[in-house]
Amino acid sequence: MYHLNSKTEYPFFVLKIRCVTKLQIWDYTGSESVASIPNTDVVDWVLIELRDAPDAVSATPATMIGRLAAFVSKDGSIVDMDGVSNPYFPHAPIPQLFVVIWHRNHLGIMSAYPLTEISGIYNYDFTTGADEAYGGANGHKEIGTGIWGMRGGDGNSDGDINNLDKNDIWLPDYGNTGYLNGDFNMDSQVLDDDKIDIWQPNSGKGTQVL
Ligand SMILES: [Ca+2]
Ligand SMILES: [Ca+2]
Repeated sequence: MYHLNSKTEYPFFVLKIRCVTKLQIWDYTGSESVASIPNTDVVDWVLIELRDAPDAVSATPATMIGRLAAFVSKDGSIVDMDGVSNPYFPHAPIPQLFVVIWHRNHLGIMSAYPLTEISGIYNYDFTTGADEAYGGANGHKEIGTGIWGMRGGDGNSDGDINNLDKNDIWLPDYGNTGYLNGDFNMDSQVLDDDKIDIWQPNSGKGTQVL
C-alpha cells in the first residue's frame, strides 16, 4: 500500500498493516490504490464495512455486504481515492445499514444506529456523542470538547489495547520518524507522548465491534 507521512494533529483515523496476530478484517485484499496522495488534507486511510442488519445487536460480521478502503481527511470526513468524493459502494440502496470503520492503530468502531440515507447517499457522524458508536464510551472516546473519535494505541491491530502494543510496537519504533504503527498521536514521530497521552489512558480497552 501507499505510505503517508502525516504532519497533522488528528489522532483519529489512521491505518497500515503489520504482520502480527490481527483481526481477520485485515485479510482484506481490495484493489484500491493511488499513484500519489490526492491532496494535503488526506491524513491516512481506513477500511469501511457495511453491514445489513435489522439492528446494531444483529450487525455481526456475517451481515457484511461490502467493504472498501478510503481516505480520511483532516476534518475527520472519509473520502474516496480522489480525496474528495464520497466512497462508492456498487450496491442497491438498503434501508438498515450499519457502518464499521477500521484503522491500523485505533480500535474499530461501528455505528450504533442505522445510517441515514437520502437519494442513495448515506451519512453518519460518529463525532457528536458517546452513543453514536456501538458500545458507547467503551467503543470510542471524547478526544476534544464535544468531539468523539476512535481510541488510539492498538499498534498491533488486534482489537485490544494492552502491553503488547507498547512492548512489541511502540518500543521498537521509539525514536523513529515516519509512517509507523507506534506513532499513536500521528505526528510522524514515535516518542514518549505516544505512550503517555494515547496508549496509557486507552490501555485495557477493546473494540466493541461485533
Ligand atoms: Ca493491540
Ligand atoms: Ca507520535
